[in-house]
Amino acid sequence: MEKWALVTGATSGIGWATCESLAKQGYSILATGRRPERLDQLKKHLTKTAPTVQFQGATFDVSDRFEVSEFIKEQKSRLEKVEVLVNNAGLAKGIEKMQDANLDDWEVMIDTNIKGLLFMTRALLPLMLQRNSGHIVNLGSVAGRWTYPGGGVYCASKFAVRALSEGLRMDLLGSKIRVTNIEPGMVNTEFSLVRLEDKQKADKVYEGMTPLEAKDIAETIAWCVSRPAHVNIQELVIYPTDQAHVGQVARKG
Ligand code: NDP
Ligand code: 8X3
Repeated sequence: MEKWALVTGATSGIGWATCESLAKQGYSILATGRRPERLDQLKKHLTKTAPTVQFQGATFDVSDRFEVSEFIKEQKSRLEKVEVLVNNAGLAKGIEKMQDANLDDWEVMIDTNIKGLLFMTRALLPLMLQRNSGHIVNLGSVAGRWTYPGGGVYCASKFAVRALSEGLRMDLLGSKIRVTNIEPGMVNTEFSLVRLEDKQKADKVYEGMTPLEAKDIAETIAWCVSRPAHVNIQELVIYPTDQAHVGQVARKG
């Protein structure tokens, strides 16, 4: 039977690279995001680099319950074959202290990072349970273990991802469904540009240090997924060598 992986937030960064890594392992790819032109580019790219696997893109907002349920209806037959769900779509907005922060930023982080992940997971679980197989990989963060100034709400959303991953493992105990929480430190993607909305400021985040690349995380996800069925990697914290802790980075110059 064909095996499919569903990767949310596949239009950029870790999601895009995860599609590449899982396609290399022979997974057909169901990739989602809000930018259709990027999904078209990903399709072209995978057609060249992994010609034997199938590709389907779907454009919707994971934080919109109704868009998620339309997607689930439209893709029902494919979703029945989804072995791996990578809940990757997510973002940070702003670095203001809580007393100065923008409520819209808070809503978008909570809606995407927590509710989006929940909507997708809830939709896929009955299908995985029916087959008694599947693997849910959540993108947490080191921000889901340690808090930093100006990051309170983003950190809270990733603390939630950690709690939800743990709770899900407990609720699924006795089934063959695995749940992994991947917790990266600094990864050079569009993340800082989305957060700071300024290219110069975003570039400065990684100045004088070597951050992780999306591929580093994607390969780790592919490794977790390829462990034997009786092995569940529950959590992994991955920092770049130049970062010891959330606020502690070695920079040259
Ligand atoms: P990118 O900004 O490069 O990618 C984020 C992806 O999420 C994009 O594909 C974007 O697609 C998608 N996305 C955002 N909001 C929505 C939404 N409402 N509906 C659907 N898709 C959405 O960042 P990363 O690759 O770095 O981030 C991926 C995940 O990794 C996130 O959950 C992030 O919190 C986490 N992470 C990132 C770290 C880093 O340092 N970069 C470190 C630790 C964790 P589109 O805009 O097309 O919708
Ligand atoms: C992204 C890592 O440290 O910028 O989740 O919050 S950090």
